[in-house]
Amino acid sequence: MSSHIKKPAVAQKHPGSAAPELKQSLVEHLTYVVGKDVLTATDRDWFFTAAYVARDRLTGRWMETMQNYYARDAKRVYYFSMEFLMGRTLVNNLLNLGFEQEYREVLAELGVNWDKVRKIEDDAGLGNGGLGRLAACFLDSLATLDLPGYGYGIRYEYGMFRQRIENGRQVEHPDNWLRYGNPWEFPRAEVLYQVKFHGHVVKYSDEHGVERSHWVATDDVMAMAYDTPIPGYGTHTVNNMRLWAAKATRDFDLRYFNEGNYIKAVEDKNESENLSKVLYPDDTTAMGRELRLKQQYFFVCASLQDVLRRYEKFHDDFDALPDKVAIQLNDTHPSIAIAELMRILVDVRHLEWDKAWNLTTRTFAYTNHTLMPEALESWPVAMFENILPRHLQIIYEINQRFLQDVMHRYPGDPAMLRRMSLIDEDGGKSVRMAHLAIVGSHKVNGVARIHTELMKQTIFADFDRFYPGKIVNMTNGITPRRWLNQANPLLAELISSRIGDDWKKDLDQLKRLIPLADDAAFRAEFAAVKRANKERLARSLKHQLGFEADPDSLFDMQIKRIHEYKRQLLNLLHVVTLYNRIRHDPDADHVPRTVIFGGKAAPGYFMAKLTIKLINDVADIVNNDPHVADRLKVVFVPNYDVSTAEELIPAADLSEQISTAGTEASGTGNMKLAMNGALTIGTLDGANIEIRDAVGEDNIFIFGLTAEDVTRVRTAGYRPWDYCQANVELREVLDMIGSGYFSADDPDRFKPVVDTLLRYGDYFLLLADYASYIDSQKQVENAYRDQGQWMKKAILNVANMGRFSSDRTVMQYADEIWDVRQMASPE
Ligand code: GL9
Repeated sequence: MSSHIKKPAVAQKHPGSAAPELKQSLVEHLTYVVGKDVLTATDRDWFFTAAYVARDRLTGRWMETMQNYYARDAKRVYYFSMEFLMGRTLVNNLLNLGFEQEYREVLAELGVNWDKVRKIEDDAGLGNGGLGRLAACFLDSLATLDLPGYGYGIRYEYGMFRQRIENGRQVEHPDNWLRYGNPWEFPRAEVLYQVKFHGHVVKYSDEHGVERSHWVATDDVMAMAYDTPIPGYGTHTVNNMRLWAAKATRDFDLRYFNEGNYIKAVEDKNESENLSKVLYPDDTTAMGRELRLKQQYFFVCASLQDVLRRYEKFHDDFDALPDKVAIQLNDTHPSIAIAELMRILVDVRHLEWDKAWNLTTRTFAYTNHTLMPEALESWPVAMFENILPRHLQIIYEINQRFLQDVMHRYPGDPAMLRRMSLIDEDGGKSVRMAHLAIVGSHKVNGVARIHTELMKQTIFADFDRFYPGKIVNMTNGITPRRWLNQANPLLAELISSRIGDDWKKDLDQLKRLIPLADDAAFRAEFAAVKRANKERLARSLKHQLGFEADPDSLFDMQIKRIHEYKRQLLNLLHVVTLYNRIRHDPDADHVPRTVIFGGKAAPGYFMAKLTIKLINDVADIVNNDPHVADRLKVVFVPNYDVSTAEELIPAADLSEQISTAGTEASGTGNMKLAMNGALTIGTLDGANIEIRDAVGEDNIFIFGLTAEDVTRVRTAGYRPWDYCQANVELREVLDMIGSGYFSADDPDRFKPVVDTLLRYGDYFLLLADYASYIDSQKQVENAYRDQGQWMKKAILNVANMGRFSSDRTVMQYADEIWDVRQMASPE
């Protein structure tokens, strides 16, 4: 770092944390906490040592932050989420504390390899993808903005499965992330709540003759808290994430122990502790499984008890609940909280229904993350009644009152009642959790402008008319601390060398790079950073996979969950098209490309898994074809997770955001890649539209049908065959895939792939977008040939990414939904 760069504010304020003190602290922790000496310590020992020392430096601030909220009876926001995709914590916490540099230096003096040590840490992979990572970015922003925000979720013993590729196919392995212990969490054996399931409801008259309900004869599980401190960047605020683990109740065993059946008793204990055992690896498709509903109620029930306990320290009635508590429901997953709060207020605290309902709706807000019908959770009434009998009654009551209001507003419209009901009466009856979430919240938000508009026009149109102004937009964002400062230290340094480092807390500062896009010296430095990141990735791919990537080639990345709507297959159609162009005209001047894929498929998703196999089979042929001579290469990077993303994203030239318009609610990988200087090739979908608006049409490659076009084409009757007939290159590509060019060992392997396109209607319109996509890729190539102009575009992407900071998003939630205020803790 050159001398004119400001050090992070925190580091300056702590001249006391000088290196000798740190060294002593590390050696002491190594000795007394880990039980090793410098001679015998392994990399893992050093990781735990470094983590414990960092944690010590957090805990004082953490307690001060909590005391400050308490002393001021602050309004808190509680982010209820089934998923928190945190990734690794060590470097993040050191950077947020302002200690990272110091650690590197001191550990180097102790002869420790920092890069190896930091990579020992297992990712906390407690999420599937975008939705879970968004929750993690929000926690970072809440703390950085000094907002009183708490994360509440589940401490899964097994997070997102680890993906291995065997014979080109995905194989799932358990993610035993807690095996060596988790140095960041504090188990709170005393913070224990009872969670009830099953049983039945008894009605009785209270002393005033009011009919009341009692939920009895339940099977109980205990929820035990584990707390993780969440430090903000460059502030003393350290917030809390509280995750719940299931524990058997202490009296679980009485029945069987008394009968002398020890084994049965212990089996039951296992069964109840299974509740928090494993994360469901399904993104976007709702699985109507009993254990999932139980997980949802389990964490919601414990969290609400905890929230109310905190509230009641200061208040002896519930009148002020919405002034002190805001609860954000991350998708419908925790929306049973609405019925649970009603149950507590009405059944347990004996509030009148109307009063309880008023408090409840003013407390909750709900974020919708997808329009896909198969993602909308709906639970069979019979299952629901078995697991949560009283909640079903409450939902019926909410529904009856709600439908009465609807009827008064729209008399004589039974179809409207049927559409808006919380109960789906078609087929087997089921509970529509999204409808419960909308009716029980004061605000409902989408996650990008187009997504919110489509919500209002399509799936929730009736609700938008009924509750004007309730549905609002909160475009997603990402934390620049992890996704730029931490993941891309070279670029972060370059930026800071020119504009200082205020951008880390105020990402709009990046605008000051705009004039530098025309500065040849800056462009050269920017290009050198990208080059270094590509070399770093190339080394890693060589080391991990034996794959040779040429850092001079265009690094073209599609990294995200494997899903038909995201259209990895369209990308492959382009890859095979390029392959054919090289074969047919080997002497032409082809721009060398390395096409990089990464992503997990839901274990039961046949098409997604077949797509992974196809990527690997295409890679095998293309990479080994001497005619190609390395001008085109394809690689599938296994086990795409937060840490892999941090390694891949800084090295990308091209960001593939090619979902069928109208299907990707927002996307957040699109933001991460653009923030790291990759140009986007994408459809007008999700946040791509807002990225285009921010960076300008000249600095992005937009192709394909718009969401409106998609609706039009589908209603007019889409005929994929016509597109195939009209395009020779497309026909050749489909023939090759369908006839076994890439699978000579099993020529029919990829027939289902071609069949979805040609026989089963190509629902995601790949063939309709093919020509436009190929064309756009040609423009990418031409642009890439002029490296000066390319770097200019890349710099302008970085410079215009300010609005995609999750700080902006979270401030918007704070102002427009939560009404919580920034509250720095005293230093
Ligand atoms: C998602 C949407 O599909 C994304 O477009 C969006 O960016 C994120 C965050 O709002 O939410 N909804 C969803 O269910 N997933 C998303 O990524 N899926 C996963 O998290 C795997």
